[in-house]
Amino acid sequence: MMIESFRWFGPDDSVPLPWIRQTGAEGVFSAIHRIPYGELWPREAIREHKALIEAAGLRWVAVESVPVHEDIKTGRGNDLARLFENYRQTLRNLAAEDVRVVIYNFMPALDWIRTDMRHRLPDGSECLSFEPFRLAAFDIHALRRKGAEADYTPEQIAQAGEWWRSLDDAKRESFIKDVIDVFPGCKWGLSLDDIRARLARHAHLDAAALRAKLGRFLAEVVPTAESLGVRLAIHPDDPPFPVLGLPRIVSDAEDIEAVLRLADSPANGLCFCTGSLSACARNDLPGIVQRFASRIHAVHLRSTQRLPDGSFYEAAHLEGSVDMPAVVRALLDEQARRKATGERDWQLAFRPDHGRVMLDDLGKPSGITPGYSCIGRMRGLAELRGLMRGLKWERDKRQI
Ligand code: DNO
Repeated sequence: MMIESFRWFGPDDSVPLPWIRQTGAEGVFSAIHRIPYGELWPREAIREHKALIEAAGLRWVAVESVPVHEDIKTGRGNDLARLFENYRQTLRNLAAEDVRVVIYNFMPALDWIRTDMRHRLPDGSECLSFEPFRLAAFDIHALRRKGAEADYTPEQIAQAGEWWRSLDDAKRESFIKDVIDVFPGCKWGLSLDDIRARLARHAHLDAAALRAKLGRFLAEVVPTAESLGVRLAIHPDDPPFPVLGLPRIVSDAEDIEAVLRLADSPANGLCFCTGSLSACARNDLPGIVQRFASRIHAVHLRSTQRLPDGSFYEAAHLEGSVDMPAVVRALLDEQARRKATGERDWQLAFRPDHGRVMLDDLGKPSGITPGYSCIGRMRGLAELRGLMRGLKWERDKRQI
């Protein structure tokens, strides 16, 4: 079995550790969100965070995330040497506390993006969704990005205009907040001008240039990670296609191949996120597991339902566009290989990434980050657990 885990945003999370324990999870993916991006994580703070997790009978199985500062992504600023050293020292401090899987992403300017945080499904539950026409409305009418129209079809532009005009000021305001304020574990209260400034800082970068910045980052931190036995795991772009004119470099198998080649070390690995990768139709998820198996260091399991117009919504964990049994089987195969070759940390940790808002969670404030309702994620975990048990049972039987 893989290590069943849940995300925990820290002491302010509306889903406290004792509840996580009751879901049956053994581990948490967690970060110290109060430390600003780019600053050092002191060993004492790490020790305290870990102690809270362990006092609840859980294990800190992955750091999600040690964020990469924007200046590293743009390659600008006078402080790069300090930022790289802070990252290395944070890895040393984590390793000293025996926390050795570190997730990060290299999405420029923003983290993940959705255009509706309360997409209502026929059964009455709610999930997150992404619709290109809504992004067009944000891009063209709210952000008023120069040249934005070129990124959308005439139909999307027309639909965006019509929809935008139908919203009153309060609705526009809350839609804008939903799109831009998605940084996990913190509410930055960013304004449209902040986003414009962030985009401007990236204006000189295309995908090749961004990949070069990632190469520089990896060259700075991977040797340290490798010497500590720390495994870095890059999170794919979410969604896995360009948005707001920003380049994307971790969206499909070719991208992943290029990232892993930037530093040929086991420390340079992947957070395999089926939710992010599945929003791109050309991604063969079980194939990606097989191709990059030994470099997968952390796993997010969820599904999306892609629709013909380029939209997608977050489907239940075993439904939608992801062939979850095939994905899980491929991951279990990789675990079995690791175990057989005597690897110490052969077990992969996964978390049910996002969940629906359902039952008693409906109508509650969405907490720190939308997508992280308790009951919906617990449903996902339970379904995935059943799938894994079934596959394991079948596998054990075959070996008899
Ligand atoms: C969204 C999450 C992401 C992820 C970061 C990793 O729900 O999967 O915010 O944690 O991108 O750095």
